[in-house]
Amino acid sequence: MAFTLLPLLLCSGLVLVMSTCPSEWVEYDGECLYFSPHAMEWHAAENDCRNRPTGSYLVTDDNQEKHDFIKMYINIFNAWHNAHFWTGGSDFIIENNWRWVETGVSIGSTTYWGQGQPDGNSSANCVAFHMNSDNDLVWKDDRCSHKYNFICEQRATDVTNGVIG
Ligand SMILES: [Ca+2]
Repeated sequence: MAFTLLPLLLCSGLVLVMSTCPSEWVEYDGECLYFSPHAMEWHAAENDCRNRPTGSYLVTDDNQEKHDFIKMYINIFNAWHNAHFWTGGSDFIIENNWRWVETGVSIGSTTYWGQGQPDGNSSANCVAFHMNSDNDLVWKDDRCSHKYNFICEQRATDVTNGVIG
């Protein structure tokens, strides 16, 4: 479990707000991430995330620091030959209109497509992470029926931890 201590100065004293994640989740910048050791089809993975603590969904990968953080963990799994993880990206509603399941909005300008990706068509509608031969973490569009590991995401819980002063 990871903690961040965020001291907030309020009126008369110092309030410590601790963000926490459930056990087996890791914290990144106010979010909790769960790297599932189990492989499932994309829709089953999405359901698995939804059935976890409040607000969980398949991970959104939309900034470089978070991408690098995720890569650090996938590298560990990669050593055990679990090379693919589902993200929350898909285009199964409108072909080639990639959206995050978290918000339903388009993936936008920050993308990590691997070389030549996406190269599928209406049969490849889900975005998977994989490590390429240059050891970069990149996206590929893949059949949603493939069974891959996956990453769930939810917001960390803020716990107000007493008042000092
Ligand atoms: Ca597609």
